[in-house]
Amino acid sequence: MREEQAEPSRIVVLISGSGSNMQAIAQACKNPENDANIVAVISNRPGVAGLDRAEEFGIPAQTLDHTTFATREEFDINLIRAIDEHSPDLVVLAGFMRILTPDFVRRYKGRLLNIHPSLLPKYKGLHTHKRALEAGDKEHGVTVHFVSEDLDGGPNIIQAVVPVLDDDNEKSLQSRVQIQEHIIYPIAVKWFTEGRLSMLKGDAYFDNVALPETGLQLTH
Ligand code: NHR
Ligand code: GAR
Repeated sequence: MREEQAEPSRIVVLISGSGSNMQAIAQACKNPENDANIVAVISNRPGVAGLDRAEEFGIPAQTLDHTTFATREEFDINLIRAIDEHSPDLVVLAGFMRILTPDFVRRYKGRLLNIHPSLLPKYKGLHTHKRALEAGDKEHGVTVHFVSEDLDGGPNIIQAVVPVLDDDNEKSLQSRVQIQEHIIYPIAVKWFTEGRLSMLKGDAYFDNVALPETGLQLTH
């Protein structure tokens, strides 16, 4: 049980860009009711804004540039090495844009989370807002899920539904979805660090009850 652990949970966050989700989680960790800390932020892209944001929070930030490695496998081996130096309880993908190898996913299985800007299982992969608009969807949203070896296919934890407005474009829709991202990701991280969330045989459990396919769904 988490309560018996003396030390706060250790979180490593992987980013590729602006790091606003990382910031939302870092902000939540400052709340005394959260017994967790982001102990490192790692970006696969040099010079991104998320690295500066991390430093503003006093969080050590480092870059592991994937373009300096010959293969995906080699990058992932070095990424594992960098992550494990921080002995994390939880690894969080927050706008991390590199597909991870099965070996990487297996290493952190059950303690690896991702946020994906769609109502998974709809729109796995990239350009989700554009695809939802082009399909004429009335609802779009965002999902926090456990990462499995199946890309964007691990079990859902929480999903927030966002209405698509008649005059929405990719940018306006994305910014309304992001507001929900910054709400649901800290919740999922808190559940995990409290020991209330687990993955078992491809299903997500909250307080030992299997979550529905959608995950816990927040609607507007
Ligand atoms: N890795 C595994 N194994 N499983 C998942 O579910 C993962 C993952 C790595 C990242 C995030 C995911 C998303 O939420 C994520 C989930 C990037 C791509 C992609 O195609 C796809 C899904 C996600 C992130 N990346 C290109 C690649 O070749 C590069 C694109 C770029 O650099 O802009 O890796 O959407
Ligand atoms: C977020 O909107 C997240 O949903 C999306 O990237 C953004 C990162 O923003 N993730 C993906 O598209 C994953 N393929 P952030 O760096 O400000 O957190």
